Amino acid sequence: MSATLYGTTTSPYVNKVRITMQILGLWDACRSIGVDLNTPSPAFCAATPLRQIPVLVEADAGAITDSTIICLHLDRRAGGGQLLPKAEAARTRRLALAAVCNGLIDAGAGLRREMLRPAPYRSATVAAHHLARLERGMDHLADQIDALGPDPDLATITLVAALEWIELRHASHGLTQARPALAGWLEAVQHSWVPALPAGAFATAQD
Ligand SMILES: N[C@@H](CCC(=O)N[C@@H](CS)C(=O)NCC(=O)O)C(=O)O
Repeated sequence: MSATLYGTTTSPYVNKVRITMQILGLWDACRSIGVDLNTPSPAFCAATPLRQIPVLVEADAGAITDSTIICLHLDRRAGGGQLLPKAEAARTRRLALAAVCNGLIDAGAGLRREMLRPAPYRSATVAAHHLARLERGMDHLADQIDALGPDPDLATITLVAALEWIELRHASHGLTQARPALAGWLEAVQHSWVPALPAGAFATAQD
């Protein structure tokens, strides 16, 4: 597979894809290019009209945006069946769980966007709305910890990317620590299968 992944080391959506590539054994065949979203390169802009990361560009498949779509494409590239069950009902159930995990990233991103606005424009109501969604989502997933299970797939990889980023950007809320089931699950999978960020990932400047 000859591919280019545009991203950064901190984006949770990019980390979801990067971890997936490492788990599927596809990372070494991929070139990673760092993106500065404030001054995006012509090559990155040409690849995506949305100007969001991640973007995966392959010679035959073209440019693919959206982390979930990219992960499911990579699973098929790797032979299929590693990120989602093949049976229809089980696949749909797992996709639904993965969507809740992804919703944590969306809610966390909404909270961060609000907090980055200049103080006079910041809305406590909007921030509280995002935080409440994060808390409800995390409560739900803590209750579902046995259903989530200990193995890497679309749902669990997304949850790792979400929780690690929530701890990076929203540490002051102590959201994971407040839910011992989630904290314990994260620690266990980090010791078991979560790969380290590869040296040099996204270090290449934009082309
Ligand atoms: N649904 C997209 C969301 C991607 C996304 O929002 N990425 C952020 C970085 S973490 C981004 O590019 N933000 C810049 C912007 O939206 O202008 C996905 O899953 O890939």
